[in-house]
Amino acid sequence: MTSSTPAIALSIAGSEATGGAGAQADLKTFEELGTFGIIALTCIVSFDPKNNWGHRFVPVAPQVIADQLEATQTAYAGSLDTVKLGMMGTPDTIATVAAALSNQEWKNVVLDPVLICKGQEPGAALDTDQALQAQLLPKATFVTPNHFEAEVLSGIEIKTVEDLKEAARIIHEKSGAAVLAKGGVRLEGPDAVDVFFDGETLEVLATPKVGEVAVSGAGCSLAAAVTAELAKGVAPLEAARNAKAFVTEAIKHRVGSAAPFDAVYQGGARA
Ligand code: PXL
Repeated sequence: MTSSTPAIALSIAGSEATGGAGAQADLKTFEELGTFGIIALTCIVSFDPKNNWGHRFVPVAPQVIADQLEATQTAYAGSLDTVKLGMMGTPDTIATVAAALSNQEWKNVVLDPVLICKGQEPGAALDTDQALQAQLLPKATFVTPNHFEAEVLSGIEIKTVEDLKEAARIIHEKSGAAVLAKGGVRLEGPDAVDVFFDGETLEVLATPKVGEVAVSGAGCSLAAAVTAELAKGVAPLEAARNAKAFVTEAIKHRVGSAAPFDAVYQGGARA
């Protein structure tokens, strides 16, 4: 590899057709941050404008997911050591992805623990949550739960920054991973507060809220930005700080549409 060869960043994630979240957000973020982005698709989500913009969810067949990962892992054997895990959607997908991850060593496995998608049956979602916690959480080196996911993974209610710190500690204990627990707009106060904890360093990352409404793709882009930074060799805490600054600009430059939520613009930092 020459010094001008970009670091490779793989995302295993779902497509979200309006381009705000999911694989599209990951790929745009990877490229903005100077890495060579690759996607293996797990599912296709199409919002339904006739049904309150609910999620229509179609999983990719497990064999097709395995095929994509075989192609990628074989093509970049020796230079691919960083992966982001986004929306999985089904227990079968999780088992397939876990098996493919086991085929090689990884430096960085960033898990964005996307727990429920509105289009899924609650029963299926519970199975998916359990499979994710049993099969993917132990492989993670860095986890990025949002407020809801941090409550589920830690088992505690999160109302304050102190609660968020406690949740980050519990999730670190469970996973061994560095944790970036996101308060976002869910915690009261003028700042969007996230908590980083890696077992040694606990740091509160706070930036003034850009608004009080969540913007589509912020979570995906944050985890993708962490992934890109780690792929380039940046240390975890610095990766978290850089990712937050990147997403803050992406939220400031968000794109409106006929959908009831704006989408982040990953080119914001350049705009
Ligand atoms: O933001 C979570 C998310 C991740 N991945 C896909 C999605 C969504 C939310 O809509 O559709 C594919």
